[in-house]
Amino acid sequence: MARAFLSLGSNQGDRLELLRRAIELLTQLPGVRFRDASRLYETEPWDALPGEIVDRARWFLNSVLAIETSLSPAGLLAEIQAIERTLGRVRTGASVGAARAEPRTMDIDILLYGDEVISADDNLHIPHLFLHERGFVLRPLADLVRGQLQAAYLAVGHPGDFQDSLVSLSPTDTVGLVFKFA
Ligand code: PH2
Ligand code: MG
Ligand code: MG
Repeated sequence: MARAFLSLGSNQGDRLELLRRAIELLTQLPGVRFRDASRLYETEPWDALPGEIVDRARWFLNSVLAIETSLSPAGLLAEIQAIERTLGRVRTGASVGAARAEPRTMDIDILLYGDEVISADDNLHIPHLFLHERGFVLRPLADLVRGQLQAAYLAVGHPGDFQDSLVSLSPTDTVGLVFKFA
């Protein structure tokens, strides 16, 4: 069994109901066990300029799930793409870049799958290609590891509460590369 993290996003239709259904369908898959879910975030579309899209119905609801799975990464991808189709996802055949900005009833991405590093084709990159720069993914992912992070805070005698730091972060905050060792 591998531990995997999946991101879920919807910005079309009944977003909340779609997320509920996606979680239900994912956890019913043979070979998948639900472990944990982050809180739910309403996030500004990442491909638009900040403030450009004011209609909240076009913002995303995002969440991250932790699962255990006996499916292979490719097997898991096939199953999540089937769930996306069940939930009304229509792929228009636009280029990968353009498709990213299209509204979607449901987008499910594999963020991490154990320690695996895979770069197979346009659909299967693990870790997810943009994991490091998307606040709407990092923020809910941090919810799922906050127990570990809080323990690390305590271990170094940090006076703050990790939970407070999390709450003050905006979901659209991104992480940039400041410098690189060596
Ligand atoms: N997904 C995208 C592109 N932009 N923006 C937000 N806020 N949330 C998403 O899930 C999202 C996005 C492509 O998959
Ligand atoms: Mg995506
Ligand atoms: Mg996707």
